[in-house]
Amino acid sequence: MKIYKTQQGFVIEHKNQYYISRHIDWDYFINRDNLYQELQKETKLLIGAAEYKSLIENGLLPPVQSQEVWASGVTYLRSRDARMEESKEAGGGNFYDRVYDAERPELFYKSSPHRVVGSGQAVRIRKDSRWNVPEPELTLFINAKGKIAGYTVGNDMSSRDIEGENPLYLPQAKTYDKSAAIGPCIAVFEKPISPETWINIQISREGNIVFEDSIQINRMKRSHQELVSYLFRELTFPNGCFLMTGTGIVPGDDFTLIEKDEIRITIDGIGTLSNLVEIKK
Ligand code: DO4
Ligand code: MG
Repeated sequence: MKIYKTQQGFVIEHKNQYYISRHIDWDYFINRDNLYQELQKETKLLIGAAEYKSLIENGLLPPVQSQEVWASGVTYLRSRDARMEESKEAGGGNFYDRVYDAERPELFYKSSPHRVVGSGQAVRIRKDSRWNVPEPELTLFINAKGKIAGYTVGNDMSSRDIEGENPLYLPQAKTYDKSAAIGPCIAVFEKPISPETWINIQISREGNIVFEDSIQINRMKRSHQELVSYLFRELTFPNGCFLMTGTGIVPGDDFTLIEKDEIRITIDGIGTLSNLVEIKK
């Protein structure tokens, strides 16, 4: 089951049928206990496929109201290796190696709700950075009670030159306006997401694919539950939060995003998060 936040209301997709919810408060709508069962009851306002398509194409919003976005780092080998390489001259190389093997995961604050963009909106690269990449990440929606209640697609936009210059610059490399993309929906499953699930990313420039890669989420070193339990140790989230689970895909060192690139990240069973790249005017 998938739920979309649109300008005209909340849309539920279930078994190729589409419904509009009677709810108007997203924080409440996504934080109900037994969300899957609650959503199944919302079958009064059936809409046709054409109306659904128009709502999604014309008024899609990020599936966020007051949720913070957090992120995990160095949860895949590829991320560890890429960061060790980029920061080796700055002497930061072995931090990443150590955190990959440590009991405590790397968790960082990625975005407040007003900085998040949804599918169809632009993500940003920093003007003061010359090396930027998207990070395609399975993203958990965790409700106020600390339960993983849904899944979405996330893009943890990152400035690799800033991060590589000094690990203490991580917040500037990771957190700025429009650096977090989430969407297109929250997928709510009866059971936890399958470990076989694939994440795919495609980056196009002037109509040509300039980078493409895929990874399965079972290549992740840590479990989702482990990340959530660390996040909730000393933090409360009255309306739940999102947690990006880290990237397993990093383009080669000769690749950087440029303005107008199109990033498409697809996760099986959830959908495609699509964003154009912009630079602040
Ligand atoms: O430690 C730096 C950030 C790591 C990250 O964002 C990732 O592995 O996805
Ligand atoms: Mg990341």
